[in-house]
Amino acid sequence: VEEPKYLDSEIELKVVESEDPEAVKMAFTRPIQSTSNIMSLVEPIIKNVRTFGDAALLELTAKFDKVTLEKPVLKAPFPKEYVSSLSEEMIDALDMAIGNVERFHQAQYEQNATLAVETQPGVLCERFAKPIESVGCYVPGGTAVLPSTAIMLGVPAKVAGCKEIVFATPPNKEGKVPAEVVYVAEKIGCETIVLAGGAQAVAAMAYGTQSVPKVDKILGPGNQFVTAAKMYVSQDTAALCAIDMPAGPSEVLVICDKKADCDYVASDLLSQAEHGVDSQVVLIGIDLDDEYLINLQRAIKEQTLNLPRKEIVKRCLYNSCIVKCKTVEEAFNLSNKYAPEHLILQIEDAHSYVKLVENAGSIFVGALTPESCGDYSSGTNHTLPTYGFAKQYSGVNTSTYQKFITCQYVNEEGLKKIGYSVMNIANREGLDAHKMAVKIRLQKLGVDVAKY
Ligand code: HSO
Ligand code: ZN
Repeated sequence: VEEPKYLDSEIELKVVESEDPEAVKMAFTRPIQSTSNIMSLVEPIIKNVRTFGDAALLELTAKFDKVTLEKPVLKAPFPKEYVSSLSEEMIDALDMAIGNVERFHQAQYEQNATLAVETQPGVLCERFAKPIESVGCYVPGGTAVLPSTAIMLGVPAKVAGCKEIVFATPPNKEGKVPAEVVYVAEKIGCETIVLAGGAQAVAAMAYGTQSVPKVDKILGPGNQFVTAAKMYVSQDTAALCAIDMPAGPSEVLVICDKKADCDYVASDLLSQAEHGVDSQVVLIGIDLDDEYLINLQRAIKEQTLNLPRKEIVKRCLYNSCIVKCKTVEEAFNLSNKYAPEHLILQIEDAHSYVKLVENAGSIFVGALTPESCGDYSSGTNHTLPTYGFAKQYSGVNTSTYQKFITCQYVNEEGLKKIGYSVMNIANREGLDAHKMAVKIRLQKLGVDVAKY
């Protein structure tokens, strides 16, 4: 198939009307993920790492990342050169982001604190959180290095109290990882950085190798190989390893009205489009006139032409759309159907409409809240459900690193109160031993239980 050409002169978003259901359906169709043969490519890689451990990891890193390493991991204390290469300005920037993410996730930690409810007199039910002991954070490499993902995955793990935090990220051709990732690792107490990417990194963390600790849960975004590998290990009882959520390409949906600044709207669309050629950007415009659309298209074009990643952006825009609609309510209905990973509201009085959102990973409210703030430094997490999974999944948060244990205490008063309910339901289920566990106790307490 010949690649369509993405000409600078033809940078323009397709415009469709909300009254045209077929066009809207097309606009909301995510780029197809070809998963069929991915599993067959990923399975042998996983089995190789599971069987041969470090040796397989080194071999696969040589093959895929084109670098021959001596060891497949960096262990703490990490070489000093990494952090000393960072400018003070960069350290300040990272500290601002880390501090804010920590504050927001610490507040979540406190909200997840122990619950205690007396459901009946003498029947006390409790729930408390415990950290998942060991977690693996996958920090993607690929066309961009993403140290911010190390923050978004690592900081909540530290806040939750995970004992072992492992990072994995593909090394460059010199066998190095970004200094910023090492800085974050040091800050949050991660002691192992796996120098590998793809399915091999996921397998190493899921099963463990001579130098990689086995983890209980793997988190983080990645390409189709990483996603397929996460799905594979999460279904293998031999790995006993959970994952955060299914992942797809990143996406944004912007809702704007004609008072929105075209430059802001364009910049929000483009900051998502530059992630990858399969990213998706959608604009829902409320009651926009032709003049607004002309100005907006011009802003999109001008800004795109100045971006270093314009080739990626152009290809992404080619698959993206503006949907015109009449009312705010209509815009939110459409957005809720699409269930975007990121939802940006550039409408008058934006905050008063937040309650209309049913499905979205994270919301960016008002003209001065670009997605970039949440991607890096505001404090919310940027690991969010994509591909419409915002309908049933939450983004990574503190509870992603916790499990909740329930607990109950029943005393004499309580057992007398609920015992008949237990015995009757047990009878209905034909589970006599269940019934007897209560009946024997009530008998010894002098209750007449002959009829059970
Ligand atoms: N928008 C991305 C996160 C990211 N942006 C990382 C920049 N770096 C997915 O939510
Ligand atoms: Zn981003």
